[in-house]
Amino acid sequence: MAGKKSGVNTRLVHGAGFDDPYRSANVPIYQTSTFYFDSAEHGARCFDGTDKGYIYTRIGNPTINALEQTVALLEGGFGATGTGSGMGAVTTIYMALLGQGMHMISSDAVYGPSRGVMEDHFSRFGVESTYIDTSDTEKILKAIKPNTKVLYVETPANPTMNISDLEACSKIAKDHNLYLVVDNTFCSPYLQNPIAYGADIVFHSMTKFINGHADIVGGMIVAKTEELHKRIRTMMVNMGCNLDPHQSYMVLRGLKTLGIRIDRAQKNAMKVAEYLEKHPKVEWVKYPGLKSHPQYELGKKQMRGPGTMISFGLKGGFKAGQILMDNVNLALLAVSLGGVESLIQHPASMTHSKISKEKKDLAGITDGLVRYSVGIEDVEDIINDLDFALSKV
Ligand code: LCS
Repeated sequence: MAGKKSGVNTRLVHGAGFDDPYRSANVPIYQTSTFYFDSAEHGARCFDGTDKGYIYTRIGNPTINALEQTVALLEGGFGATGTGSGMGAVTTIYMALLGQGMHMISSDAVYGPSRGVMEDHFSRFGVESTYIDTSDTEKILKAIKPNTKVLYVETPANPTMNISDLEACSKIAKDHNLYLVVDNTFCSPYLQNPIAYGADIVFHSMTKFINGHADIVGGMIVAKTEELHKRIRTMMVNMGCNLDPHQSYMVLRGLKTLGIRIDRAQKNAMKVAEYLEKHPKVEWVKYPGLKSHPQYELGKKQMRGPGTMISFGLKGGFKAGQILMDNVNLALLAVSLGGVESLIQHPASMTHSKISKEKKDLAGITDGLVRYSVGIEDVEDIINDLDFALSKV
């Protein structure tokens, strides 16, 4: 069992500990929807919380809880709540913190549906939102209104790789009585711990780095305080967007190697970014490990490494992006990110092909932007694959 003082890799491998009656080395999958009570009186104690016994899997389950406690330990929060997907985490947080007449400030370059669900659906219930470049603290200050309750930051942002200053955001949030919510998906707890910088809530799409093997979807919300943790947990239970035991087992297994996966993919990413930066057909590269990244120093301060996500722009724009996509052989042409396999995506011709230019501009998506999630393959093969595809552009 690992504790708060254990190193990050020890916490990843041993987790928060699990008391198994058969001394199983791994957390078993409690594949059950419900748990029986010894007596009516025992049932009553489980419901009023005087007995810690499990009741029903949507409310809690030993396999899910083992994962929740491990991620809470990794992020340094009071507690964590698993959700069926990253979007389940986003909507649970919005539901728990916002209501009629309240206002949220968010990064303009966020994962599209995190903004879409707010603008298309929460607006119907009277929740307002403003989207700005949260890497510019002056813009945050200007966007604050008397009814602002939440400052929502994705850093680095998907897909622009803009970095927001967590310490500055936290100070603004404290001064103006806002909750600071951070989407930490692009870093995982291995590279960044926003609670240490003052965030109130941190969440992940575990579909990405935390699981790391492109075989489940899941989300996790970590709250700094007991009060916030209870609010989030109650909302998740009532909305019914829980993780399931099998999914949780898969993530617990993937999580053990998070450190070595990221260390290796990150080394590859640095070499790929340097290669791209020198390529004549590439206009720009945004990678937190390159000195050319506009927030290079900030990234070094708040992230333990530059990560494995690279965005770059092709001089040939839309057509060049399409040709590149049609000529890569090793990297999978796929959405998602953060797995052991390299994935490539050209938003303008793929995910955002039906989205208006105005909306693409707002999200920072240009015609030539390509997003690359660098995997753990041999870096020579990754670069050769890109080199061949770029030669066709
Ligand atoms: N937050 C970020 C930063 C994401 O990149 C995603 C998914 C989510 C939240 C939502 O998580 P999910 O519900 O999918 O588990 N990002 C995706 C992407 O870039 N391509 O496909 C999914």
